[in-house]
Amino acid sequence: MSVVSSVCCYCGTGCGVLIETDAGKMTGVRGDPMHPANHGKLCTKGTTLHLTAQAGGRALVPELRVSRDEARQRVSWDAALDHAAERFAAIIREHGPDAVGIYISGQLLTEDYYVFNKLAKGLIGTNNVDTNSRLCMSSAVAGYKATLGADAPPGCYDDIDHAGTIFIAGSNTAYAHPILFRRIEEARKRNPDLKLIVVDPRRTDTAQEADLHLSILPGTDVALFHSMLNVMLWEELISRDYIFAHTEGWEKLRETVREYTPEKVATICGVAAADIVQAARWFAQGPTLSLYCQGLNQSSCGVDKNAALINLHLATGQIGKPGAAPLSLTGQPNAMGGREVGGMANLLSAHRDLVNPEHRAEVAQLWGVDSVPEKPGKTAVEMFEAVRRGEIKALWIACTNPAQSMPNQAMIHEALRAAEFVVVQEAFADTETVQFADLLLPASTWGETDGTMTNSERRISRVHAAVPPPGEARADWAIATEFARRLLPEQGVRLFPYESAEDVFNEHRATTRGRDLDITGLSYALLDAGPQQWPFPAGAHLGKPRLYEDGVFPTESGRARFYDAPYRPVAEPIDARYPLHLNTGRLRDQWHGMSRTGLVARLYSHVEEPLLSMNSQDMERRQLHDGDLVRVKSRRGSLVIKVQASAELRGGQGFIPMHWGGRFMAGLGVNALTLDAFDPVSRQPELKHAAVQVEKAVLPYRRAIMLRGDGVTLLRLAQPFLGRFDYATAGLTGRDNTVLVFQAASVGPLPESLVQEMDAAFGLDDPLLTMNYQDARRGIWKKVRVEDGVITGARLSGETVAQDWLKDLIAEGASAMEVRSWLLAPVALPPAGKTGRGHIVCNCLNVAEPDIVAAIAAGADLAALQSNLKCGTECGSCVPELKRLIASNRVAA
Ligand SMILES: Nc1nc2c(c(=O)[nH]1)N[C@H]1C(S)=C(S)[C@@H](COP(=O)(O)OP(=O)(O)OC[C@H]3O[C@@H](n4cnc5c(=O)[nH]c(N)nc54)[C@H](O)[C@@H]3O)O[C@H]1N2
Ligand SMILES: Nc1nc2c(c(=O)[nH]1)N[C@H]1C(S)=C(S)[C@@H](COP(=O)(O)OP(=O)(O)OC[C@H]3O[C@@H](n4cnc5c(=O)[nH]c(N)nc54)[C@H](O)[C@@H]3O)O[C@H]1N2
Ligand code: SF4
Ligand SMILES: [Mo]
Repeated sequence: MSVVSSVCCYCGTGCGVLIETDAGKMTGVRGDPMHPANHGKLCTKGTTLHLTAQAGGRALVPELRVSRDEARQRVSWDAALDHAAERFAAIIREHGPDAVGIYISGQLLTEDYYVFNKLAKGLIGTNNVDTNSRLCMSSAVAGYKATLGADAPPGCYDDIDHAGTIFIAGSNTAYAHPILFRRIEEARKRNPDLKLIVVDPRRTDTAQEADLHLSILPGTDVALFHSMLNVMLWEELISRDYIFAHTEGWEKLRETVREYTPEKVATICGVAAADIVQAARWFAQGPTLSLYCQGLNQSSCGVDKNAALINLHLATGQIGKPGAAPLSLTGQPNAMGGREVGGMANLLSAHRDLVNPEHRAEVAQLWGVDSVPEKPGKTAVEMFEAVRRGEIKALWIACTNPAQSMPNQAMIHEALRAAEFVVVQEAFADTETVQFADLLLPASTWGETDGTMTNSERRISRVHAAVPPPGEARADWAIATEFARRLLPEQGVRLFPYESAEDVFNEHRATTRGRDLDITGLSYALLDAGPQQWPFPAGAHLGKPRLYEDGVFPTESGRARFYDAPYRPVAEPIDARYPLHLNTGRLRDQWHGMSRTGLVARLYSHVEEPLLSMNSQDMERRQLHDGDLVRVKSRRGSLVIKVQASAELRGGQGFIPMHWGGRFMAGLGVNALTLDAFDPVSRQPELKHAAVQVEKAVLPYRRAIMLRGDGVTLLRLAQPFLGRFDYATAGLTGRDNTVLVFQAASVGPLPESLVQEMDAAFGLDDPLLTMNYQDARRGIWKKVRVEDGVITGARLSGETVAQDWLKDLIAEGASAMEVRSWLLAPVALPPAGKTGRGHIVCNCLNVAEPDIVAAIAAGADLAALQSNLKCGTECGSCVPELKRLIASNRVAA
């Protein structure tokens, strides 16, 4: 057995992990007690990393199809890369370098990112290289540059312990950065005076913890921030000394914010004027640490939102000192690394700008090329639009799943179909985007790769391989390097001489010399001893926890700039036809398109299936009940989904998680609905706001299939059937055993041929293994599969209410005797008193909500829940939810 240190591959918190291996297999994952981001803790996703690594489902060999009507066939790496090089070379020869595009990811390691960026800008001669960070952090980047002069988050996680006020805006930290949220909870325990303000339209678990929750109307942040500044002015809470000594542009902004009185803004934002005043006072009192994420970034005025929040820090001098900073939380584990190497259509290495001719010349010289192209490249949405129009003919996609995660999926799917040649470099074989691949290149992934990543607080950590990659999978940087050498052999070999990730790192390091993120003092050897924050120039012994302590900023004048922008409403306001405001975002235990988390049954137990959450009054008005199927429509597409009442939402709003795409449900997932309007500066799309209508979907013919087996195999069985129903979802459940849950509904009865096809596919057609009860007149059909006396599968048609109870029995490996009398009775409902276990709140210790609620009803508080049921005692991710359950059930009592 051995232990290898690395970093979690999920969120930007960047927790250190210790990977335990035995005979070349991962057997366990623990938090690294020495890592300063998490001090040994991990959240539910981190603690189950080894389970996702064991789940399978990987892309193992290169696969190529020569024509679109064929299936891909296995090819050798040589043949795959030669083919790719030939196709790219031919297209570039005929149509120029801008006829190709590269779309990469904030989940690549810094070294991978560096090579791809150089491949596009240094070798091919196009700036058409953009990344999913465009959907994620580009408003934050632009916000920092517009105000502070550089893309550098000025604070650090330790600021949580020094803050007097923590201001969280547009971040559901409890779900999306759980270990940081644990630190906030601890800081509040130590310092009861610490104020927590949360700005979010939804009453999330993060918001529930707040002293003040500003449940603003969607997209109105700029008005709120301006109004807080208005209050600060009026009450003389600003820091004139700081403004005078270290900033510029104040007069203009002051004029603008005069208009934003709390009374007026209270109406715009839908919150009480007194709450705006309170927020302004606590903010000004400080020291104030702001934490913010997609509620600000994913907006058609995302840069304005970021900059308007930074205005508040500058106006009160809440920056550059312990506990005071605007700290934008990065979503992906290496969103920061991508920015460092300039891996976007408008950036260049080491925080250089493409529009700056000197920067272009510097980079050309560093790379040893004549020039770097001047014409800005296409950003994510624009890149896919160009593919659809036929302007970009070949697309290389690595480590991202745009056929699920981009807005306006109809357009994205059209583009992928229109492209002449699509290369997908992926670790997992079944993603929505892989289905469009002409060439699939299997990539190694977390636990198998070597390199570095940078977290939200500018801390660079080493990523180490613990096990060899499966099949023929290769490291991302190595694939890009091999391709470069074949595309233009002479130059390719000269410009891409790398033999290891370390070679790439060392070249990247050299490009940072003299830049704000100078890391010339770092090496792999040094990082192996422990992660370090940048800047870390040659000769340094420690990185810098905080920037701008001296009030000098990397702008021409050395002063930070106030940013003056009026409030603008969302791009697609609601109206009579589309009267509901659709918000989208994350769940605690799923990661994006579920290529990894969706393979582990345990990670569905917190939320089992895709749901539209709505306020109960909005549901009543539409005569909807929990579990009803609804059709959600926007101007771009529609989706059939179950609806559920949620106290988190105000009237007029709905929320659908971003995770389920066309591979896990019928349709194209939530992004069938979202719009691709984007911020004019950052070009980040407005994924958080779309106008939709919701109506009951009349699909009376329901069915549910449950089957025990291997998760990946089961999901592959279900996938081809999803699209044959108006409504369908596929998911997993169970702990020791994995059970597929396939649910579907349609307008009319299923054709007999489809019934038979599905029964055959799911192994429910063997008369020796199945027990049946059919009542044709009432349209009820129950079928149970039994092996060695144990129920291993079931199908319900007509009435499916028994599915929750049955799936738990199958997962437990219950005996067929338990269902015998139910099966043979003419009722479809489960036996009296038999229900499913319900939603699992504590995933680590497998504690279900009904048990927790019962304990609360018997008088338990948090401590009692923790000592009796043990929930919330392992990773702590469910503690906010436990608190919420206690609060709501006390109120109910
Ligand atoms: N469990 C889990 N964690 C993750 C991820 C994951 O997939 N799963 N992904 C990672 C990534 S890449 C990212 S980018 C981060 C995202 O992390 P977050 O941004 O924290 O997560 P989201 O759920 O996308 O959105 C945050 C909140 O913004 C709110 N919001 C919507 N509109 C507005 C608005 O107009 N104003 C304000 N103030 N708030 C608004 C939403 O209601 C939501 O609660 O999470 C990272 N962590
Ligand atoms: N509606 C809505 N849509 C959203 C958002 C939202 O809030 N709402 N959020 C947006 C945001 S912030 C983000 S960051 C994006 C995320 O969107 P995506 O980038 O599409 O998300 P993932 O599913 O994480 O895609 C990463 C892919 O890389 C693969 N992979 C994993 N490891 C490796 C590796 O080492 N190498 C390679 N080559 N592949 C690997 C995974 O299997 C997975 O398919 O979604 C965006 N889309
Ligand atoms: S908070 Fe959870 S998902 Fe994020 S890095 Fe830490 S363990 Fe991974
Ligand atoms: Mo993200």
